[in-house]
Amino acid sequence: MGPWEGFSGINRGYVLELYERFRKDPASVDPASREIFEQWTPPAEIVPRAAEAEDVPLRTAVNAVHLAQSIRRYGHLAAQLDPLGGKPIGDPSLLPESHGVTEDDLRRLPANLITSPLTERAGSMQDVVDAFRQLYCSTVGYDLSHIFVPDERRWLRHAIEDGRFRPPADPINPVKLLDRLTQVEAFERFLHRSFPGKTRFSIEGLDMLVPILDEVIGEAAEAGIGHTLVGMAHRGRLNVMAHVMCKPYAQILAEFKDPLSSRAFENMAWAGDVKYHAGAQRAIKGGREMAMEVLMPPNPSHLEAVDPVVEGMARAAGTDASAPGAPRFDPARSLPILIHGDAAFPGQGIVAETLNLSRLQGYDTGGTIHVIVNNQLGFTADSRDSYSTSYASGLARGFKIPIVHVNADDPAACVEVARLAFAYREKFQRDFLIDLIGYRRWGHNEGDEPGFTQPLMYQTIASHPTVREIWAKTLVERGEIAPEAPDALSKRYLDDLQHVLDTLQPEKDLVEPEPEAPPPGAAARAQTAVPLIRLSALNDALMQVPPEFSVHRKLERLRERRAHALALPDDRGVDWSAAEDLAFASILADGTSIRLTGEDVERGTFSHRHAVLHDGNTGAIHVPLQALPQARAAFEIHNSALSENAALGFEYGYSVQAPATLVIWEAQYGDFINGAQVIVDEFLTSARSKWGQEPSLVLLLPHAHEGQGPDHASARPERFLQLCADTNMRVANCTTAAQYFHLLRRQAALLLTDPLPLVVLTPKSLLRHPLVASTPRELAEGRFRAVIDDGEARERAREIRRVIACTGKVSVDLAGSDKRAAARDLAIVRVEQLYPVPAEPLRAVFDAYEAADEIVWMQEEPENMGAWDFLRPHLVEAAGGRPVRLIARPRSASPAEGSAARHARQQQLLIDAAFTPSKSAARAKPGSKPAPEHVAG
Ligand SMILES: Cc1ncc(C[n+]2csc(CCOP(=O)(O)OP(=O)(O)O)c2C)c(N)n1
Repeated sequence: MGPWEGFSGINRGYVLELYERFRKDPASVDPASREIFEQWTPPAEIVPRAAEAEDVPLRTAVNAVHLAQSIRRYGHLAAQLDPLGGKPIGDPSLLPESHGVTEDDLRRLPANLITSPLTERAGSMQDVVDAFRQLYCSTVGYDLSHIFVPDERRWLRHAIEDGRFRPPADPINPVKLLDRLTQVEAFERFLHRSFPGKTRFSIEGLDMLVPILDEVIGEAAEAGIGHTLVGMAHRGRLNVMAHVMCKPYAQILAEFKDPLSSRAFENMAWAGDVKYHAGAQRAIKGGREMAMEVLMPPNPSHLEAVDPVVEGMARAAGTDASAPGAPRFDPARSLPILIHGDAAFPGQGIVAETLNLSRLQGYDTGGTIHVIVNNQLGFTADSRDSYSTSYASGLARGFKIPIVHVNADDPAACVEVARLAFAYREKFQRDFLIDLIGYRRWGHNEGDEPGFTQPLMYQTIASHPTVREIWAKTLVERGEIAPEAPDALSKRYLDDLQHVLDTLQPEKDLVEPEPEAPPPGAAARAQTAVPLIRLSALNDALMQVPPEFSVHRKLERLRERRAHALALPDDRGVDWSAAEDLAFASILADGTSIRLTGEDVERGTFSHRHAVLHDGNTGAIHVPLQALPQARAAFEIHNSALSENAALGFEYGYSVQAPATLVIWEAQYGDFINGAQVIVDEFLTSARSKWGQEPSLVLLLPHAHEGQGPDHASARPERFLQLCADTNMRVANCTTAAQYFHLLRRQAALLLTDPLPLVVLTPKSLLRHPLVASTPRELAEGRFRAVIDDGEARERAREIRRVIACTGKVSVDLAGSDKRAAARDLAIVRVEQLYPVPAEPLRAVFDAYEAADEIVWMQEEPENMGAWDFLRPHLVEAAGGRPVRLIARPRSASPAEGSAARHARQQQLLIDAAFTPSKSAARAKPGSKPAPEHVAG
């Protein structure tokens, strides 16, 4: 094989260039090349032709190759992508003169200088360049120069150039396409006419989105994919709902009528949401005799927030977690499709976070098909104000995602691009992005006047034909339909819609999800104790490692201790991480799969979990929970990317799609949960009341004031508590290993009967605190207790004058204080579950201390944070007329002090206040900011 045969395209150009240099001056090339060229007879079709035509030197051939390659690479810059006629920016590299060639030269050069299916039909390089221009500078812009993987690059180029997705190779039914576009347009026109000014976020200007989705979803069904998950924002959503998700027109029109259903009175926990946030579901008969489920989950206004949720759902839909070990993810089982706005895609950080998850082992969904519905505007903002990249899709380049821009007024091109997208995803299981460039026929919503801000654009739009009109005209001109057919079709669809409206019974046709009320008392009845004998067997199994596996020396010592943790039923041998490990093991043994993710969860932020062991000699890993002989379901654990918003959104989606799996997300520190506030507010806490979704995701949020500064102190419990209503979640702050064990097991037991998100404030320094460790018997007996009374104080209840109620670490601080023993008139009551508020147990405990004339709520958080504001009315109620006082850090703009010394002093003030009876409790030394004392009730 010579230096020619092994190369193609630009590389052949390089060989020619090198050979030309060699011919002129053999010394000008490197010795290795010289040696090859000395023995090489260049193929007849190249050099001889060029050499025969002495006036076309090899340099010119090289330049011609460069020109053709430039068109492949930069042709998109000259493509006519804007339906409104905006001029492409072009690029000098697309012109022959920039490469020092003329059309005359091109005509004399052979086509096979370039390797392409197109050259088979081309007589010369001029034909190649013409064909490339037609392909790469048309209404489709192939933006692929960032695809580095040779296989992918080659496949894409071939698929584009061999025309396999275009007629005649892959026919498009033109009349069917017109029919679809007519349906899409008629729906919008009808709503415009019937509900003038009502917001619907019309699809008009980007109508081709529906046929694109038809194509992708149709291909997915054919391919036997089980689930397609569609995430989409407001624009065009109603149209997609009606035509892609097949939501009945009657239901949509009933939502426009907005009747007050009787349920609105019956079920006050049902708040509902606006019509363009609703979700939908549909089954399609697919290939391989399987039905494919198409799901469009509901989403909030917060643009792009649904992206990771859809990805998590797709991951869950493609995962089989029914067998022990690691779960098996099969990308052929699910397909995520994300529809983005052209301002939102580059602007919202969650998009980048989500894209960054796409190729990670624990998050891969086998490739997402993205569509930017690009109307060249974001509300009133022009593109130049919305992104710094050349295209709205620029962000995707860094993730090596193929990007194809397509003019939304060219229906055939759009269909072809949709086919390419699906085929690429099928082949490589990677993301693909379609940048569908159109326009917005109306204002941001239908009540807006777009002429205020884009007067010229909207003058063009006013006289711009719709894509249906354009396609209809094409078909009439081609003689494929009669001239009167398009109008007749429109009229038919409009009449159909009118009939639905005329016969509408809004109250009956309005369909709202009916979330089942949880069975009363289910949580209290859950059996969570595990007999000692089973616990010991699980513990023994967890301590096994494969033969020859070398565990780190320090870990080995810890594990040896852990191996004996259950030896004595009444010894406090079970610390927090052992309790967690045993809870997980027993949950797996019960047949419930577990997925645990978060930053550094495998080891644990505080080096406490070590769920993944690393062999010190070979680097091999061992996951004891995946090797557990008793397990009857899969366990997976993944360190997440450094993300909160997308990482949490992903787990939310996973939890919704896999309700039988215990899905847990752990924050590095609870403080960072505010980076995921959108997911917390919009999905986790309100999805049930807005959309009837029933997530049961668990959040582990390390929380405690330990002198590590304002950003390693607080999981912001006040924020969660403020969001608590309608029994929408459980919030716990437990103080013993056994409590945590029972809490996790209770959550697993309730997954299918009483699903609710669970927020757990978890310890940091307390992870290894002896007062937090539990006895094996405490795991083997009993259950989670929402309130823990003070056992010792209870024995002398009549002597108790003050009851301090508190939650979390401060209760351990009090219990461990050297003043505790002397404070014989004090009871310390732990509130372990903050929501649902354990009102009854709290009242019962307070009542038991009849002689106490003072009830105190003590918290380590500043007065304006923590549980105080939320619990106060409940405490007052439970106190039965006795005053309720507060001991807390002073009100503060920041959760905690910035220095360990200031923390220690403030903490001491709190503890001192707790042991100092009555009002004087809070009086601090002059000059210091006192711990406040408040009386409520
Ligand atoms: C996170 C977020 N910020 C702001 C808004 C308000 N908003 C609604 S639509 C919109 C413009 C979106 O533009 P684009 O992404 O191009 O989508 P389009 O509406 O043009 O289809 C804005 C700013 C929002 N919904 N979500």
